[in-house]
Amino acid sequence: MNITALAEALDAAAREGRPLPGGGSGLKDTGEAYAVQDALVALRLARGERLTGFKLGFTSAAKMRQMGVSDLIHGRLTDRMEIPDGGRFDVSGLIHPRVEPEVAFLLGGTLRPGGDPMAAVAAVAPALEVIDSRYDGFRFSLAEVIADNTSAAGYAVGAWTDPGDLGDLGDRGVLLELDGRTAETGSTAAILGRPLRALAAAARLAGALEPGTVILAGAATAAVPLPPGTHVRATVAGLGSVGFTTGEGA
Ligand code: OOG
Ligand code: MG
Repeated sequence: MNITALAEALDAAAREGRPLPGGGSGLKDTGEAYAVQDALVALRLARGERLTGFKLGFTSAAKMRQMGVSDLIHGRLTDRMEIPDGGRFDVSGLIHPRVEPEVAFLLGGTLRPGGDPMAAVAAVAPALEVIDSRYDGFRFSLAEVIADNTSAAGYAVGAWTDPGDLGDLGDRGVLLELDGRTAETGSTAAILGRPLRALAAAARLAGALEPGTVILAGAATAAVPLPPGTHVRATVAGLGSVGFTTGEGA
């Protein structure tokens, strides 16, 4: 497997909005897949993008069922992927964007494996993630979606709340709306039982995460297609909501 060649092909697919065929990448295992992801993210950083966050994927049964995989994965977020709350997001260059409701954590201290995750958290917020697999039809093996930086394409974070009196966020209603219509409903309990567990998992997978890092805990529901000209909103009970409008072109 040529790690650089696959990273370059995935990067070109994202930049040109042209998907690769899934299922035939020849990736040996997830170790090789994360090496491709590293090379892919390095291409973005070489173009001047800055790392802003860490994301988990397939932390809920809803997502695992939708995508036909059953293992936790992780990817990286950059400043290019940030969508301002209440702002606009151009989807015209994307392949087949989908959106999903999430919970975001902001680190105030370093998050280390085995440490108390809550001690490192400065704030919590409702979030939306836009995913856009660089594989045809969103069909891929586990190694392939890891190599593709876990389909990451964009993310929006709502107002941050002090986690002090929020408890473990264990069973809060989650609502995803498109143009004011309910698209998906769920609960934060879908995220590994409670989203705090995602923090422990992130620490274990990343080694250590620095203060200022945003962590997306993984979608609480299945993802839904995100067409242009759509207002999308996610609400997490007790945390408020976050939204943006998709556009075509600038
Ligand atoms: C991979 C991304 C999974 C999540 O929140 O579970 C993910 C995909 O579904 O294409 O971001
Ligand atoms: Mg996600």
